[in-house]
Amino acid sequence: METLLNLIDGELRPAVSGAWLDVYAPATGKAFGRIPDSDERDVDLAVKAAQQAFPAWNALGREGRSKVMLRLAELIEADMDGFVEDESRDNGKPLSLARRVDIPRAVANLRFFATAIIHFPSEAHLMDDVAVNYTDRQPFGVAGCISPWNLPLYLFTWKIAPALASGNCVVAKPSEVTPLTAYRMSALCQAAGMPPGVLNIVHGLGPKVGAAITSHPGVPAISFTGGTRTGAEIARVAAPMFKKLSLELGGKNPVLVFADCDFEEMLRTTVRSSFTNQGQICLCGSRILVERSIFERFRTAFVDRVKALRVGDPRSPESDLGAVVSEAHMQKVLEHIRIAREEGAQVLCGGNRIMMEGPLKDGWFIAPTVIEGLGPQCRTNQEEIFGPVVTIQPFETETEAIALANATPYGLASVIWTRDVQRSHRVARALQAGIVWVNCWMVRDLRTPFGGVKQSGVGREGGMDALRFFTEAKNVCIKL
Ligand code: TXE
Repeated sequence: METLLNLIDGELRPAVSGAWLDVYAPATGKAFGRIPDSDERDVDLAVKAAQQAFPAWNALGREGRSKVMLRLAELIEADMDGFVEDESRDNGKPLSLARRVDIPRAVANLRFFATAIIHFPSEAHLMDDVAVNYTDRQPFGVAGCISPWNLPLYLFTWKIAPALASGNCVVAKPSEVTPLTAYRMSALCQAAGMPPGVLNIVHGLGPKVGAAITSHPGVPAISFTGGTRTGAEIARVAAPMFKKLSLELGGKNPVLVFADCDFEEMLRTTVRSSFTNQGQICLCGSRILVERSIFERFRTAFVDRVKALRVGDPRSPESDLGAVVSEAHMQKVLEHIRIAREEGAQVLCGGNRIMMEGPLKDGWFIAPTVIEGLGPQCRTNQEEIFGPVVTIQPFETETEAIALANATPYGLASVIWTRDVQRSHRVARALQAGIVWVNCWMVRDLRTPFGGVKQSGVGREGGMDALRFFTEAKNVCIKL
């Protein structure tokens, strides 16, 4: 059993309670390590350490902080194999995906914000001969960052990097389901030259550690990614305390396929947008809406491709999909498939747990699942499943496609497939979503605003939006 520790005030230490929680490998279903079962006492120590470290970290200036963060990025990159192995083991995702996406992106997040802060401008507003205003953006002290299990280090660094670059110190909580790479990173902080207390990582359960960060009066801002229900709970606690909140929540993303699209390119990408990371990405398309005239052709071709996907050992380069993240999550996804059947769905492929052999016999694998025959209002097309499950629905007109796309409480991402440029603009404007991809998916420029509308969240991450979130704007008006 590996023992993971909290990082508080530059020291790796167990929880004050002395209690532990097991960490499981999804591919084997077996516990391989333990994390501190921390509580509000550990969070309080972390907040005090962060408050103490703040003046010096801020005084280091943009360039000084940038150097430390760039060194940390370099150290992660130098240990790429170790991070990739850990991410795959902890989350169940294919090793190849962690190597191609998760860890390189974590490194890119650190580099992006370490350099973005150097170019972060302040605005000035001149009032003819009367006065000049300038905007002074200062860090507020301690930022709380709470991240989920689907893209563990990728989303963890996406939050802590802009917080640190802006001059704040951080109290962060990785998901208790996937704590391994955040721990691996914490062991590199000292070598990167990160002063004690600047980055604190407290492991443990959401309702204990996450709730303690959310309600701590010394943490004036919370950046959270996770489920919509948890986001609502965080908002309930944080709003009356007037905390700044950035909430990146769930999705039920539509993929709109028009008959004039590049069919091959659409098909290839739609398989990816449906099942990458076992469908456990908030940006995955889970409702595929297809123009009636190509519906039959799409269904046959899509189901053929999905059947050919290989689900297996995350360590094998042959595997397209690995295991889903936890037993509880597997049960949740299987329950949704059961509900779909109850609602009258035809399951065109998948629909079941896959039992492996040998060391993986207790692993949490689900066959990629395609569902047809359900209307827009049923639970299957309304609730976030967050697994390898998609539905397909036909539409007749552009207007109907837009209405179907917008017919959920969510509004995170969406995809449009068409070769008609005017239609792509028209439909993109009409979609209730924070992110629209046209003829592509998951193409990410870290400068762009990232986030959702409706129940998909509040606020935008990415680029200057993130740096603005992690600072307070003060207008200074000087009479000329
Ligand atoms: O996420 P949680 P869960 C969706 C997906 C999934 C559902 C539930 O549909 O099935 O959410 O997943 C911490 N105060 N997404 O329950 O609980 C928790 O410890 C403060 C979408 O695993 O939201 C973890 O660190 N924090 C999604 C983080 O919140 C609390 C990614 C996220 O976990 C807390 C993941 C509390 N009271 C799930 N309770 C996306 N948008 O990408 C828990 N946490």
